[in-house]
Amino acid sequence: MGIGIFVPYLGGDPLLFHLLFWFYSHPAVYIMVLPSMAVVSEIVPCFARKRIFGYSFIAFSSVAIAVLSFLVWGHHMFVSGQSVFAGMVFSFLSMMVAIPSAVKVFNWTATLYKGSISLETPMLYALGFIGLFTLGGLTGLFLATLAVDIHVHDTYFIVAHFHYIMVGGAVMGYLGGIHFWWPKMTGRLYPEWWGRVSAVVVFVGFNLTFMPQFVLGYLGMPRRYHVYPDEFQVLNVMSSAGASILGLGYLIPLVYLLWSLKYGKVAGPNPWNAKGLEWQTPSPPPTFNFDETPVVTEEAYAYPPLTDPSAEEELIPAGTD
Ligand SMILES: [Cu+2]
Repeated sequence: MGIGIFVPYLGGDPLLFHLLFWFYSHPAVYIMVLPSMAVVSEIVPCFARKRIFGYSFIAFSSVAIAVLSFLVWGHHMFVSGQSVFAGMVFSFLSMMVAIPSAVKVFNWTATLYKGSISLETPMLYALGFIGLFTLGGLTGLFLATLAVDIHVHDTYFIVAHFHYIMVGGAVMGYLGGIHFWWPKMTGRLYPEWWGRVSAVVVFVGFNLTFMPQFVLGYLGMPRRYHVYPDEFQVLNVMSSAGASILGLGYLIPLVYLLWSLKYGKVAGPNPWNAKGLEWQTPSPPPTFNFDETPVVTEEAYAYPPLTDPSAEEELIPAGTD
Protein backbone atom coordinates (compact mmCIF):
# COMPACT_ATOMS: atom_id res chain seq x y z
CA MET A 1 0.00 0.00 0.00
CA GLY A 2 3.06 2.22 -0.41
CA ILE A 3 3.70 2.32 3.33
CA GLY A 4 7.42 1.75 3.72
CA ILE A 5 7.43 -0.28 6.91
CA PHE A 6 9.87 -2.89 5.64
CA VAL A 7 11.21 -1.12 2.50
CA PRO A 8 14.40 0.95 2.88
CA TYR A 9 13.80 3.33 -0.05
CA LEU A 10 10.43 4.29 1.48
CA GLY A 11 12.07 4.95 4.83
CA GLY A 12 11.40 1.51 6.33
CA ASP A 13 13.68 -1.15 7.77
CA PRO A 14 13.78 -4.84 6.71
CA LEU A 15 14.78 -5.72 10.28
CA LEU A 16 11.22 -4.84 11.31
CA PHE A 17 10.03 -7.83 9.30
CA HIS A 18 12.54 -9.97 11.18
CA LEU A 19 11.11 -8.64 14.45
CA LEU A 20 7.50 -9.19 13.39
CA PHE A 21 8.26 -12.70 12.17
CA TRP A 22 9.96 -13.84 15.39
CA PHE A 23 7.51 -12.05 17.68
CA TYR A 24 4.98 -14.49 16.24
CA SER A 25 7.22 -17.48 15.54
CA HIS A 26 8.89 -17.92 18.88
CA PRO A 27 5.57 -18.20 20.80
CA ALA A 28 4.35 -20.47 17.98
CA VAL A 29 6.90 -23.08 19.07
CA TYR A 30 5.41 -23.04 22.56
CA ILE A 31 1.89 -23.22 21.16
CA MET A 32 2.98 -26.56 19.68
CA VAL A 33 4.93 -27.95 22.62
CA LEU A 34 2.63 -26.92 25.53
CA PRO A 35 -0.13 -29.41 24.58
CA SER A 36 2.52 -32.15 24.53
CA MET A 37 3.59 -31.17 28.03
CA ALA A 38 -0.02 -31.51 29.12
CA VAL A 39 -0.27 -34.95 27.49
CA VAL A 40 2.90 -36.11 29.26
CA SER A 41 1.49 -34.82 32.55
CA GLU A 42 -1.54 -37.11 31.98
CA ILE A 43 0.42 -40.18 30.86
CA VAL A 44 3.22 -40.23 33.45
CA PRO A 45 0.94 -40.42 36.56
CA CYS A 46 -1.18 -43.15 34.91
CA PHE A 47 1.75 -45.45 34.06
CA ALA A 48 3.68 -44.72 37.24
CA ARG A 49 0.50 -45.22 39.33
CA LYS A 50 1.28 -42.05 41.27
CA ARG A 51 -0.34 -38.66 41.66
CA ILE A 52 1.68 -36.11 39.70
CA PHE A 53 4.39 -34.54 41.84
CA GLY A 54 3.84 -30.81 42.46
CA TYR A 55 0.53 -30.46 40.63
CA SER A 56 0.29 -26.68 41.09
CA PHE A 57 3.92 -26.19 39.99
CA ILE A 58 3.18 -28.13 36.80
CA ALA A 59 0.14 -25.95 36.18
CA PHE A 60 1.71 -22.56 36.96
CA SER A 61 4.93 -23.34 35.05
CA SER A 62 2.75 -23.72 31.93
CA VAL A 63 1.44 -20.19 32.48
CA ALA A 64 4.99 -18.91 33.10
CA ILE A 65 6.22 -20.51 29.86
CA ALA A 66 3.29 -19.02 27.92
CA VAL A 67 4.00 -15.51 29.26
CA LEU A 68 7.81 -15.67 28.88
CA SER A 69 7.48 -17.00 25.33
CA PHE A 70 6.33 -13.51 24.27
CA LEU A 71 9.45 -11.83 25.68
CA VAL A 72 12.30 -13.73 24.04
CA TRP A 73 11.92 -13.30 20.27
CA GLY A 74 15.15 -11.27 20.05
CA HIS A 75 17.24 -14.39 20.67
CA HIS A 76 16.76 -15.14 16.98
CA MET A 77 18.39 -11.82 16.11
CA PHE A 78 21.68 -11.83 18.02
CA VAL A 79 23.66 -11.44 14.78
CA SER A 80 21.11 -9.28 12.92
CA GLY A 81 22.58 -6.00 14.06
CA GLN A 82 20.33 -5.31 17.04
CA SER A 83 22.08 -3.49 19.91
CA VAL A 84 24.35 -5.35 22.32
CA PHE A 85 22.10 -4.18 25.17
CA ALA A 86 19.02 -5.71 23.49
CA GLY A 87 21.03 -8.89 22.94
CA MET A 88 21.89 -9.07 26.64
CA VAL A 89 18.27 -8.52 27.70
CA PHE A 90 16.99 -11.20 25.31
CA SER A 91 19.76 -13.57 26.38
CA PHE A 92 18.76 -13.15 30.03
CA LEU A 93 15.02 -13.55 29.35
CA SER A 94 15.65 -16.63 27.17
CA MET A 95 17.53 -18.29 29.99
CA MET A 96 14.58 -17.51 32.29
CA VAL A 97 12.42 -19.88 30.20
CA ALA A 98 14.69 -22.67 31.40
CA ILE A 99 13.31 -22.27 34.93
CA PRO A 100 9.64 -23.25 34.37
CA SER A 101 10.78 -25.84 31.80
CA ALA A 102 13.11 -27.41 34.35
CA VAL A 103 10.34 -27.31 36.99
CA LYS A 104 8.27 -29.51 34.68
CA VAL A 105 11.10 -31.94 33.91
CA PHE A 106 11.94 -32.31 37.62
CA ASN A 107 8.26 -32.83 38.52
CA TRP A 108 7.76 -35.51 35.86
CA THR A 109 10.93 -37.22 37.04
CA ALA A 110 9.87 -36.97 40.69
CA THR A 111 6.52 -38.54 39.71
CA LEU A 112 8.44 -41.52 38.30
CA TYR A 113 10.49 -41.83 41.50
CA LYS A 114 9.32 -44.88 43.47
CA GLY A 115 6.35 -45.20 41.09
CA SER A 116 5.18 -48.59 39.96
CA ILE A 117 6.13 -48.04 36.33
CA SER A 118 4.76 -50.04 33.42
CA LEU A 119 6.15 -49.44 29.94
CA GLU A 120 3.09 -49.44 27.72
CA THR A 121 3.26 -47.57 24.40
CA PRO A 122 2.02 -44.16 25.65
CA MET A 123 4.53 -44.29 28.51
CA LEU A 124 7.42 -45.12 26.15
CA TYR A 125 6.56 -42.05 24.09
CA ALA A 126 6.24 -39.91 27.24
CA LEU A 127 9.63 -41.06 28.54
CA GLY A 128 11.12 -40.34 25.10
CA PHE A 129 9.59 -36.88 25.31
CA ILE A 130 11.15 -36.16 28.71
CA GLY A 131 14.67 -37.13 27.59
CA LEU A 132 14.58 -35.49 24.17
CA PHE A 133 12.85 -32.31 25.34
CA THR A 134 15.52 -31.97 28.04
CA LEU A 135 18.27 -32.21 25.41
CA GLY A 136 16.45 -29.66 23.26
CA GLY A 137 16.06 -27.32 26.23
CA LEU A 138 19.67 -27.62 27.35
CA THR A 139 20.99 -26.85 23.86
CA GLY A 140 18.61 -23.87 23.90
CA LEU A 141 20.72 -22.51 26.76
CA PHE A 142 23.83 -22.81 24.57
CA LEU A 143 22.05 -20.76 21.91
CA ALA A 144 20.80 -18.16 24.40
CA THR A 145 24.44 -17.47 25.30
CA LEU A 146 25.53 -14.55 23.10
CA ALA A 147 29.11 -15.66 22.43
CA VAL A 148 28.22 -19.29 21.68
CA ASP A 149 25.37 -18.21 19.41
CA ILE A 150 27.76 -16.25 17.19
CA HIS A 151 29.68 -19.49 16.58
CA VAL A 152 26.70 -21.79 15.94
CA HIS A 153 24.27 -19.31 14.33
CA ASP A 154 22.84 -20.58 11.01
CA THR A 155 24.55 -23.97 11.40
CA TYR A 156 23.14 -27.49 11.75
CA PHE A 157 23.30 -27.00 15.51
CA ILE A 158 20.15 -24.85 15.18
CA VAL A 159 18.41 -27.46 13.03
CA ALA A 160 19.17 -30.16 15.60
CA HIS A 161 18.09 -28.00 18.57
CA PHE A 162 14.83 -27.03 16.88
CA HIS A 163 13.94 -30.63 16.03
CA TYR A 164 14.72 -31.86 19.55
CA ILE A 165 12.02 -29.43 20.76
CA MET A 166 9.53 -29.82 17.92
CA VAL A 167 9.87 -33.54 17.15
CA GLY A 168 11.57 -34.98 20.24
CA GLY A 169 9.22 -32.79 22.29
CA ALA A 170 6.00 -31.90 20.51
CA VAL A 171 5.63 -34.85 18.11
CA MET A 172 6.67 -37.50 20.68
CA GLY A 173 4.03 -36.07 23.03
CA TYR A 174 1.38 -36.13 20.29
CA LEU A 175 2.21 -39.76 19.47
CA GLY A 176 2.00 -40.62 23.17
CA GLY A 177 -1.36 -38.83 23.33
CA ILE A 178 -2.85 -40.55 20.31
CA HIS A 179 -1.85 -43.97 21.71
CA PHE A 180 -3.19 -43.07 25.17
CA TRP A 181 -6.61 -41.86 23.97
CA TRP A 182 -6.98 -44.04 20.84
CA PRO A 183 -8.98 -46.67 22.76
CA LYS A 184 -11.16 -43.91 24.18
CA MET A 185 -11.72 -42.26 20.79
CA THR A 186 -12.31 -45.42 18.77
CA GLY A 187 -13.31 -48.07 21.31
CA ARG A 188 -10.56 -50.34 19.95
CA LEU A 189 -7.15 -51.42 21.25
CA TYR A 190 -4.13 -51.38 18.92
CA PRO A 191 -1.63 -54.28 19.07
CA GLU A 192 0.49 -53.33 22.08
CA TRP A 193 3.66 -55.09 20.85
CA TRP A 194 3.65 -53.11 17.61
CA GLY A 195 3.05 -49.93 19.59
CA ARG A 196 6.18 -50.52 21.63
CA VAL A 197 8.16 -51.35 18.49
CA SER A 198 7.06 -48.07 16.89
CA ALA A 199 8.06 -46.05 19.98
CA VAL A 200 11.54 -47.58 20.02
CA VAL A 201 12.01 -47.19 16.24
CA VAL A 202 10.92 -43.54 16.38
CA PHE A 203 13.27 -42.86 19.31
CA VAL A 204 16.28 -44.53 17.64
CA GLY A 205 15.56 -43.01 14.21
CA PHE A 206 15.09 -39.56 15.68
CA ASN A 207 18.37 -39.58 17.60
CA LEU A 208 20.30 -41.00 14.66
CA THR A 209 18.90 -38.22 12.46
CA PHE A 210 19.50 -35.24 14.69
CA MET A 211 22.33 -36.09 17.11
CA PRO A 212 24.93 -35.99 14.27
CA GLN A 213 23.56 -32.56 13.31
CA PHE A 214 24.59 -31.15 16.69
CA VAL A 215 28.14 -32.30 15.94
CA LEU A 216 28.05 -31.07 12.32
CA GLY A 217 26.81 -27.66 13.41
CA TYR A 218 29.35 -27.33 16.16
CA LEU A 219 32.08 -28.23 13.63
CA GLY A 220 30.81 -25.38 11.47
CA MET A 221 28.59 -26.92 8.78
CA PRO A 222 26.06 -24.24 7.76
CA ARG A 223 22.39 -25.06 7.25
CA ARG A 224 20.66 -24.80 3.83
CA TYR A 225 23.65 -26.04 1.83
CA HIS A 226 23.55 -29.32 -0.11
CA VAL A 227 27.34 -29.57 -0.55
CA TYR A 228 29.86 -29.94 2.24
CA PRO A 229 33.51 -30.94 2.73
CA ASP A 230 34.43 -34.65 2.71
CA GLU A 231 35.06 -34.79 6.46
CA PHE A 232 31.32 -34.21 7.07
CA GLN A 233 30.28 -37.16 4.88
CA VAL A 234 29.97 -39.85 7.57
CA LEU A 235 27.83 -37.71 9.88
CA ASN A 236 25.57 -36.64 7.00
CA VAL A 237 25.05 -40.24 5.90
CA MET A 238 24.22 -41.21 9.50
CA SER A 239 21.66 -38.40 9.60
CA SER A 240 20.05 -39.47 6.31
CA ALA A 241 19.92 -43.11 7.41
CA GLY A 242 18.30 -42.00 10.68
CA ALA A 243 15.65 -40.06 8.74
CA SER A 244 14.71 -43.23 6.85
CA ILE A 245 14.37 -45.16 10.13
CA LEU A 246 12.30 -42.31 11.58
CA GLY A 247 10.04 -42.39 8.52
CA LEU A 248 9.50 -46.11 9.03
CA GLY A 249 8.73 -45.41 12.70
CA TYR A 250 5.90 -43.09 11.63
CA LEU A 251 4.51 -45.57 9.09
CA ILE A 252 4.16 -48.46 11.58
CA PRO A 253 1.51 -46.70 13.78
CA LEU A 254 -0.31 -45.52 10.66
CA VAL A 255 -0.76 -49.16 9.61
CA TYR A 256 -1.70 -50.72 12.95
CA LEU A 257 -3.95 -47.84 14.08
CA LEU A 258 -5.97 -48.11 10.86
CA TRP A 259 -5.95 -51.93 11.24
CA SER A 260 -7.23 -51.65 14.82
CA LEU A 261 -10.31 -49.68 13.73
CA LYS A 262 -11.70 -52.90 12.28
CA TYR A 263 -9.79 -55.76 13.90
CA GLY A 264 -8.57 -54.34 17.24
CA LYS A 265 -9.80 -55.82 20.52
CA VAL A 266 -12.74 -53.97 22.11
CA ALA A 267 -11.21 -51.52 24.60
CA GLY A 268 -13.91 -51.07 27.22
CA PRO A 269 -14.30 -47.79 29.11
CA ASN A 270 -10.92 -47.74 30.90
CA PRO A 271 -8.17 -49.99 29.48
CA TRP A 272 -5.34 -48.21 31.36
CA ASN A 273 -7.05 -48.00 34.77
CA ALA A 274 -6.65 -44.25 34.39
CA LYS A 275 -8.22 -41.71 36.75
CA GLY A 276 -9.35 -38.91 34.42
CA LEU A 277 -13.09 -38.33 34.16
CA GLU A 278 -13.13 -39.29 30.46
CA TRP A 279 -12.35 -42.91 31.45
CA GLN A 280 -15.69 -43.23 33.27
CA THR A 281 -17.74 -43.00 30.11
CA PRO A 282 -17.99 -45.67 27.37
CA SER A 283 -15.42 -45.83 24.53
CA PRO A 284 -16.12 -44.14 22.20
CA PRO A 285 -18.10 -41.68 24.33
CA PRO A 286 -21.78 -41.02 23.59
CA THR A 287 -22.74 -37.82 21.77
CA PHE A 288 -22.86 -35.64 24.87
CA ASN A 289 -19.89 -37.41 26.52
CA PHE A 290 -21.81 -38.56 29.62
CA ASP A 291 -25.32 -40.01 29.58
CA GLU A 292 -25.53 -39.31 33.31
CA THR A 293 -23.60 -36.56 35.07
CA PRO A 294 -20.68 -38.33 36.78
CA VAL A 295 -20.23 -37.88 40.51
CA VAL A 296 -16.70 -36.85 41.46
CA THR A 297 -15.69 -38.46 44.74
CA GLU A 298 -11.91 -38.03 44.78
CA GLU A 299 -9.25 -35.50 43.85
CA ALA A 300 -7.82 -35.36 40.34
CA TYR A 301 -5.11 -37.96 39.60
CA ALA A 302 -5.76 -39.79 42.89
CA TYR A 303 -3.73 -42.83 41.88
CA PRO A 304 -3.19 -45.48 44.56
CA PRO A 305 -0.62 -44.58 47.22
CA LEU A 306 2.79 -46.23 47.24
CA THR A 307 2.85 -49.92 48.08
CA ASP A 308 6.15 -49.75 49.98
CA PRO A 309 4.94 -49.28 53.61
CA SER A 310 8.11 -47.50 54.78
CA ALA A 311 7.72 -44.93 52.01
CA GLU A 312 4.03 -44.52 52.81
CA GLU A 313 4.87 -43.36 56.32
CA GLU A 314 6.85 -40.44 54.94
CA LEU A 315 3.70 -39.14 53.30
CA ILE A 316 1.92 -38.72 56.65
CA PRO A 317 3.10 -35.48 58.30
CA ALA A 318 4.48 -36.01 61.79
CA GLY A 319 2.15 -35.19 64.68
CA THR A 320 -1.14 -35.74 62.85
CA ASP A 321 -3.62 -38.29 64.13
CU1 LIG B 1 12.93 -18.61 19.89
